[in-house]
Amino acid sequence: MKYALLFAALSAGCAGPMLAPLDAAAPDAWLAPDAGPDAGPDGGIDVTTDAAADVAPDAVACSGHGVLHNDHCDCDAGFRAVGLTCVPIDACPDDDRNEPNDRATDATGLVVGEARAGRRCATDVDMFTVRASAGQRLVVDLAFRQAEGDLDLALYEPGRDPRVDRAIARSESADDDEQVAHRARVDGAFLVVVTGAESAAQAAYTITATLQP
Ligand SMILES: [Ca+2]
Ligand SMILES: [Ca+2]
Repeated sequence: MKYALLFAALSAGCAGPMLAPLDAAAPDAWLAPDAGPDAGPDGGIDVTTDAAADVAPDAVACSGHGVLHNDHCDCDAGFRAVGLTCVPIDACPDDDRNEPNDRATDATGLVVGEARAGRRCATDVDMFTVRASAGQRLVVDLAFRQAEGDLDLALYEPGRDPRVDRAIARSESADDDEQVAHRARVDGAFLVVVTGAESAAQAAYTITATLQP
């Protein structure tokens, strides 16, 4: 009876002051310890995952064959950019029909009205000449498939140097084929230059020059 009363007294006396702080502290008391120990490992995993997610694209970007610059890759020689990767450029044998024709002095002569087959390889430039007389309208058509490679076309007046002079006509579309047209103001051999929209572009093509009165 004595102990029962003492227990009752202690329970009654301690319940208020002891439970109140526990109840009040319960949310923090229970969450804090759990959050603490768990937060470490979980937080570490999350941080590691987030960090990996941030690092992974950089680590695999450009496939180890180029340098990532914000939203594009500058790929090493022999590779071309596809999104944020660098893939090997397809083999492209020299075009024996027209090469070498990388310089104006080595340009391949075109016969007016005759289609000539060619192939532009990565980093290549293909130059052709076609003679026209003042007053004639010179038209050059470059036929190719954009899906194979994005080629562009430029035309220079006789005696011009494509390294320093401006073209008198350019065709730089983003779909199949290109065409330039110009009414000649002088007689002579006009220079036609086939390039890629980007250095890695390569594609087979047919080039045809025609003259109109
Ligand atoms: Ca060439
Ligand atoms: Ca083009």
